[in-house]
Formats: sequence, structure tokens, C-alpha cells
Amino acid sequence: MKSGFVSFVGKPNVGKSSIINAIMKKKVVIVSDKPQTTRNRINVIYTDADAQIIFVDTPGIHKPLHRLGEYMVKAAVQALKNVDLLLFTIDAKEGFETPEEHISNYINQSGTPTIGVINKIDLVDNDRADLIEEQIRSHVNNLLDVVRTSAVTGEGLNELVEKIKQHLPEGPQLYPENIIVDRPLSFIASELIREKIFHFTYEEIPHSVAVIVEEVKERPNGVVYIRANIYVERESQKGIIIGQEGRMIKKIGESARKDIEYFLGSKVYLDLHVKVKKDWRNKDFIILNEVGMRDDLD
Ligand SMILES: Nc1nc2c(ncn2[C@@H]2O[C@H](COP(=O)(O)OP(=O)(O)OP(=O)(O)O)[C@@H](O)[C@H]2O)c(=O)[nH]1
Ligand SMILES: [Mg+2]
Repeated sequence: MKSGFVSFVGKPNVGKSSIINAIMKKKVVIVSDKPQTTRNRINVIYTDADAQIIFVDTPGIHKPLHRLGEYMVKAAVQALKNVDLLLFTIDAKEGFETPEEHISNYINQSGTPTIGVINKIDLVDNDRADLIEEQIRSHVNNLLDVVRTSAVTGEGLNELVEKIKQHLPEGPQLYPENIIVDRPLSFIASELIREKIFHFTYEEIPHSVAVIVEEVKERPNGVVYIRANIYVERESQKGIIIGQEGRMIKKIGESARKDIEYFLGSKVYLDLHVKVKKDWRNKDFIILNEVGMRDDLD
């Protein structure tokens, strides 16, 4: 048996979370077409007959504009150390640019062995991918391999898993095989609600939203009751999230409920409340919640 921790690293929106879901064949972590979707480090556990890979999903590394962004980047940079392998993920369409040079420095400082992942290969030709591969090879010191992938078509994903296995150390299974994510339902539910807000809203709204699940209760009829607060930074944003005659919040709620039901395998009653918390992205308490470190406050 082989086992170990494998951290994704890359700038926002390159497809780190999408690759994890595609390998797991299930939506475990949230994804969107907007950058800075992932705000936390999340362990997703892939188990097969001969290996257990603990994928660490991380926020994209970027120049932070507020405290939330600083926490996100810190979480991503911390994930470079004390893992067995890094997957340096690059968007083939965007190429290897200044952010990738910057991230290469972090990777080289960590000294962790790295596989380069050229993702969104469905959008480019071979010449473009060859150039990116060359750039990865010239920037990353401890590079083991480069794999070309598409989270959309599935190309290269089996190859990626095989390469990871080759380089993982021998070790025991660290999690029971029925565990696929190391977070409680309250966290998964808050993420799925946030994903719908990212999907249905625009401009500064998605990034101004935090979701905290306050209560999860299984009712005698088997329905799981989930109460969540959606925090925004301004009254006007509250109006947008609720929408005309409550249409937007209804759409968010219905779509999130379906995903949570699919994840859980049981019926869900979702009770959403929108609250204003001025400038929360610069306030510690809610940020610590948002990056999943609420326990650190106790
Ligand atoms: N065409 C194509 N699109 C992809 C591929 N992988 C991901 N995407 C799209 O790229 C966007 C970003 O995907 P995410 O998985 O959220 O990216 P991420 O790297 O986790 O982003 P952050 O969490 O913000 O750091 C989404 O719209 C995905 O559908 C791919 O292989 N091909
Ligand atoms: Mg992500």
C-alpha cells in the first residue's frame, strides 16, 4: 500500500478543485468560473486497491487585497510544506506567466517534490503545451514529471493518479475508505451554498459573501434541517442576494439544497438568512470561520 499527502498549488481559477472532483467522480469541493473560489485548505481522500492519496485543495495564490485574502494565501503557502508531493497546476490557455514565476519561488523554497500539471489541455494545441512544459522545467528545481490534463474531458487524469502513486511512499491507509472529505456536513453545506452564490451573482457580490451554517438537525421524519447565515458587507448586497420578491435567494436555496441532498443521500430542509456584517473581509472572527479555523477561537 502507498499513501500520502498531495497538495495542489497554483493561481486562482486554473482548475485545482475541478481536477479533484473529476478524479473523485463526485463533487466534493466547490468550483466556479470566478477566481478565488476556494478559501480553505480541504483534504479530499482518494482510496483504491493499492493506494490512498490525500489531496489537499488550496486557495489560489494571488496578491491579497484584504485580510480574508491574506488568510487564503497563507493557507495555500502552508500547504506546500509537510506534504509528500505538490501538483503545480497551470491553466494552459493562460500560460506560464508572472504569477507562476512567483509560485515557483514558493515551491522551490519548500523543497517538496513537484509534478507539473498543465490543465485545460482541451483548450490549446500541442505547441502551446510544449512551451509551458519547458517553462515549468526551467523554473521548478525539484520537478519529477509534467502531466497534461483536462478536468472537462478527463484526459490525463488516470496518468496523473498513476504518476502520483509512483512517487508516494509506502504507507498504511490513513483514513477509512468511506471517508472522502475531512470536514463536517456543516462545512460542506456552507460551501455548496456559497458555490450557488458564486454561480448566480456577479461582480463584487460573490467575493463579498460568507456562509456559516449555524444548525444541523436530523428530524424524526429523516429530513435534515440546516440553518445557515449568508453574510454580506452592505445593505445593497443583501437586496441583491434576496432578489425581487425573494426570487434570488429561492434560486440559491433550491440549487444548494439539491446538491446537499445528493452529497448526503437524504432529504434536506434549507433555512437561509441574509445578514449584513460591514467589512467582514477585514474582520477576524468571520474570516476565521470562513477559512475553517473557528476551533482556533475556542
Ligand atoms: N475548458 C476547461 N475548463 C476547466 C478545466 N478545469 C477547470 N475548468 C474551469 O475553470 C474554472 C475554474 O475551476 P476551479 O476548479 O474552480 O479552479 P481553482 O483552481 O480551484 O480556482 P480557485 O479555487 O479560485 O483557486 C471553472 O469554470 C472550471 O469549469 C479544464 O480542464 N478545461
Ligand atoms: Mg478551487
